[in-house]
Amino acid sequence: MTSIKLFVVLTLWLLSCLVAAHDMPTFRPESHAPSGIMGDHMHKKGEWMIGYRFSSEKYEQYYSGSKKISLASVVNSGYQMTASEMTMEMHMLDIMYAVNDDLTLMLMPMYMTMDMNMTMHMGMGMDMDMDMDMDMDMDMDMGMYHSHGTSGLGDTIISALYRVQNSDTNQTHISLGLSAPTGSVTKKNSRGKLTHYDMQLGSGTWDFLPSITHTGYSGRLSWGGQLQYRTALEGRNESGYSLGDVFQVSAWAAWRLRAWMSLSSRINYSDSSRIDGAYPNFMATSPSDHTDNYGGEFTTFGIGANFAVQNGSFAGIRIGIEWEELIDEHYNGIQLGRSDRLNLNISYSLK
Ligand SMILES: [Cu+2]
Repeated sequence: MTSIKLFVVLTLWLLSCLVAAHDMPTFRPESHAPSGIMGDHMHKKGEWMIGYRFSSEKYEQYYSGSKKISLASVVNSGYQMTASEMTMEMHMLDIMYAVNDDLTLMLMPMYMTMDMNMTMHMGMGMDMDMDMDMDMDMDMDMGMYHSHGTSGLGDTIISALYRVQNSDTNQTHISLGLSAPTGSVTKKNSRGKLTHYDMQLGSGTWDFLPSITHTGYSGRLSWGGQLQYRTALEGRNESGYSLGDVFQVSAWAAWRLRAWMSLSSRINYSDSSRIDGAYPNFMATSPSDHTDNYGGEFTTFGIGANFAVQNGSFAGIRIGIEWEELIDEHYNGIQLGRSDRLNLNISYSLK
């Protein structure tokens, strides 16, 4: 990833021109976690925060388990259609309000955009009925490529963050969240059939999202950890399935380089299950149409920077940016693997 290399070079350059230590700013950039972490901090009584989050993920290489596989071997496994690329973007509002110093409420509505480029493979292993069905309905000039996408409102997360431990330099809070199924799970493709599960905009079920977060700091160094779980509270959504449970753990460290800037690194491990159930009477033509081809175990490494504008007319604004790359992956079944992820956020707090 050239962007990662560029970032490392920039980081080293900034380190090399590091000047004498400043006094500790009261508005510390690293008092928020790296950009990809949500629900990491609390607010003081009566404080509001309004923020915007963006994340972008790209998927471009097929895997079977932990191994990269070619399109030909995906076709040989019985799929007539493969994806060459998928992008997924998420825009999220991040609204927080502190009822008191120990309880902060959070509301996060989101908007999703998913795009996929697909290739249809004619010839061997191709079912004749299928062939005719697709020829009729798809716009295939050379008979091969097409792209499709979905976009719209995603699910809405509401959570309560409750502080359970607090001292001068470290604190722990738990978060109990609910995800409301405001995102559609009935999106269809141009043939009028339900689109791939991963292109639906929401989970379709009420989900429970508990987490526990610990953060601490000493001088210019800060650190944190978060354990998170997501599980569906309903057996099936209106399209006949529910997403598998997700367990995630993140650990990070950040260094305050300047009063207004900190750099971070983070490691994240996640374990997610296959999809339960399936679309009724549905014929899978590509790997992402099969509920067994979802979930897995992944480890990512992220590098990021947080900015906290100290003075001027933008004082009080926080900006976070983070790149995440997979360093270890094990996919359930056959899946188009994720290559990287970009997290961005901007926020402002007011009393
Ligand atoms: Cu906040």
